[in-house]
Parts: sequence; structure tokens; C-alpha cells
Amino acid sequence: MATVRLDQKKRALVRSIPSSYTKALARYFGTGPTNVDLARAQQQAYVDALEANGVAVHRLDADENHPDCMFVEDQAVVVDGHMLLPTPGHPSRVAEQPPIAEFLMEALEGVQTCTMGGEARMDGGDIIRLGDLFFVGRSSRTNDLGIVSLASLLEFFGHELRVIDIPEGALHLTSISSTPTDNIILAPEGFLKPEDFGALPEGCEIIWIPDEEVYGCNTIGLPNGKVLMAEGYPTVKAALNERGLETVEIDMSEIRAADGSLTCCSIFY
Ligand code: CIR
Repeated sequence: MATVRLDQKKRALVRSIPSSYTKALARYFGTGPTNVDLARAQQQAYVDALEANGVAVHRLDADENHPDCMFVEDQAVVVDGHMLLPTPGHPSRVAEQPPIAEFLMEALEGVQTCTMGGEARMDGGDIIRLGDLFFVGRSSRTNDLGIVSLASLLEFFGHELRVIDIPEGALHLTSISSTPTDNIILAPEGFLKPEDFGALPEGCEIIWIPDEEVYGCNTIGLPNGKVLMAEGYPTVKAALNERGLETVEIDMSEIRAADGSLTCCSIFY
């Protein structure tokens, strides 16, 4: 998940892929998944990569009634041991949340949890974190009231939040960017501009990636310093390797087919 710092990435939650996955929402990168077995094999490779690089993974059972249930990132926002349970921005995904919330409340014993009310909407996939600076996407899934809820949680910690308008052609902020380390942002040059992020803390940089590799901008920084990335994005890989970051690549084709990126498939807690 995109809301924890590198040093907070020891445990991750994933959820199995239901047979109904072929009905998952797909409007952006994906034309819709067709091969559930391949998606499951790719998810297993993802879990194996996390575990091989220092993350303990817990897996929840799939929910056949919710084709998108593997995309757990959208369902809970964990920040410094506190948790915000957003009301997801797509109605078909709202009822995915209870087992995820239940698991996290038990795992994070005594966790302070807040929920959203009224018309507030947010998908966890709209948040990225650069050290203690947060960015949230105002998107088709995340509205201003949702952003207000996140802002009050972050205010409690004294963390700054900046809002970025997500262009029409993208689902979430994490669909088009990520922070592979606590001082690097990857972003596609035709989707976002330097002004969207504003002035960054000293020592931080944005690596601008050509639009053909927009999907590759979503990466996961691992606790051992390596970076998990999707296979097939040579500019992203070269940019990370040039900065001394070792990359681990996995095939994400059937996850991408449902508009899912690497971060969408887990919650670090
Ligand atoms: C959806 O449209 O909600 C799913 N098919 C994909 C969710 C991807 N999640 C994410 O970017 N955090």
C-alpha cells in the first residue's frame, strides 16, 4: 500500500481471486480479464516476491459476489498504526470491505479506526506517500468530502496532504504514480505536471516517465530496498537501476486487464 513508509512494510494483506474475476471492472488499462487461472498464478508470483523480499503475507478468502475483491488497497487506509475505512467510490465495491476491516482491526490490536459518512467517497488507491508528505487524487472514485476525512486523519499526525486532480484517462493516483522509495516519485509526463506535486522536500525527486510506460509507474518499494515492478517497462527499470535500486519484475498482464496495478493488490499494515 502506498500509505506506509518503507520501514513500515513488514506485513501485507492480500485477498484471493474469485472465479467471477472475469466480471471485474475494467475501463482504463484493461479490456477485462479473461484467464482466471493465469491471474491466480500471477497473484501467487506477487505473494512469493513479497515474501522473498522480507514481507510476511496474510491471505483472505475470495468473495465470489465481488469480482474486484482482490484489489484490497482501495478498502482500507493504514497510516502510522491508525486506520481509515473509506466508503469506496464505486457502489459495486462497497460490500468488499467488512472482512478486510475485521482482519485489520484484529491484527492491529487496539487500532484507532475512523469511517466515512454521508456522501464522502474514497478509494485507497488514490493515495501515495513520500516520507511524511501525502498526495491524494481527486478522481472518479474520490471526492472532496472523502479528501476532508483523510485530511483530518493526517492532521492528527501533522502530515501534509496535497490534492492532485486525476486526468480523465486514469482511474487512481496509484494507477499513474508511486513512491518506490521515501524520496522518489515515478510519474508519467503526459498525465501529471511538476505543479501537481508542488515543491518537494530536499533530496526528493520526480522521475518523469514517457506515457507509453504509464502502467510501469506503479511500483512497490520493498523493506530490503529492492523495488517490485511490472515486467515490460524498460525506461522505468533503467531509471531505478541507474539510481542503484535493484528491481524485481513480475508479469501483471491479467491483473492489468482489470485496471489493477501492483499496489492495488495488497495493504501493508
Ligand atoms: C476497479 O475498477 O475498482 C478495479 N477493477 C481495479 C482497482 C484497482 N485498484 C487500485 O488502483 N488501487
